[in-house]
Amino acid sequence: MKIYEFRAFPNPLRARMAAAEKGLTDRIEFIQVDVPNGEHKRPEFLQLNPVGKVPVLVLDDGTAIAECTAITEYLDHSAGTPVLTGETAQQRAQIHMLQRRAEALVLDAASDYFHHATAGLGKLEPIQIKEWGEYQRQVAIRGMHYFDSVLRGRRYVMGEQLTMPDITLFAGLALIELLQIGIPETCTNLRGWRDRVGQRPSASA
Ligand SMILES: N[C@@H](CCC(=O)N[C@@H](CS)C(=O)NCC(=O)O)C(=O)O
Repeated sequence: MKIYEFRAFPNPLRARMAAAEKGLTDRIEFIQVDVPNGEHKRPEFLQLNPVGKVPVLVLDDGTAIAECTAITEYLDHSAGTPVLTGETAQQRAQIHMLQRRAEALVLDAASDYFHHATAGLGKLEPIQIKEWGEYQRQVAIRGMHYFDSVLRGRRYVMGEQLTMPDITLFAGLALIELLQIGIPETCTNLRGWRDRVGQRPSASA
């Protein structure tokens, strides 16, 4: 298997963490795509992912799988019992609900702030609406407060075990710190959780 990525960015971190949590890192060749210089918008890459985003998982038969949730599902079912995406119908539903909230309320919101209210990817940005970016920064701050309440009395988002929403949220906080938005001081559950997840080997895979 191969994963096309740009190591410094948060969505590739999600795929790498999922691979590491499943013990699959050694079975994957990681190929760097020069996103700041627009390599992800060139025809060769668009054949793998017409949306022009990283990461993309490419299987040995050439099948290309984009979108971190899909990549995580594949990896989770490729080795041992699924642990990241749940086993029962109820677990799976809750995991997908919380992962989507982590995406929409934290990671994607911070990403919109980056693309719209900062220099973002510079010349590669098709349009920038500063007001939208600033609004999304507020969404990210509210999102952090929401997850702080989810994490009250819990080790991980779903309870005792790390699952897909933890990975999405961790990548979101990594971007939030990179952009110097900051994790609110009052979000003590979230801060403790961030340190806990950060100590797992997968966080630095
Ligand atoms: N929903 C996608 C998001 C992928 C994404 O936004 N990737 C960023 C890197 S963190 C990217 O490729 N950005 C390039 C661009 O926006 O031009 C996923 O889950 O993989």
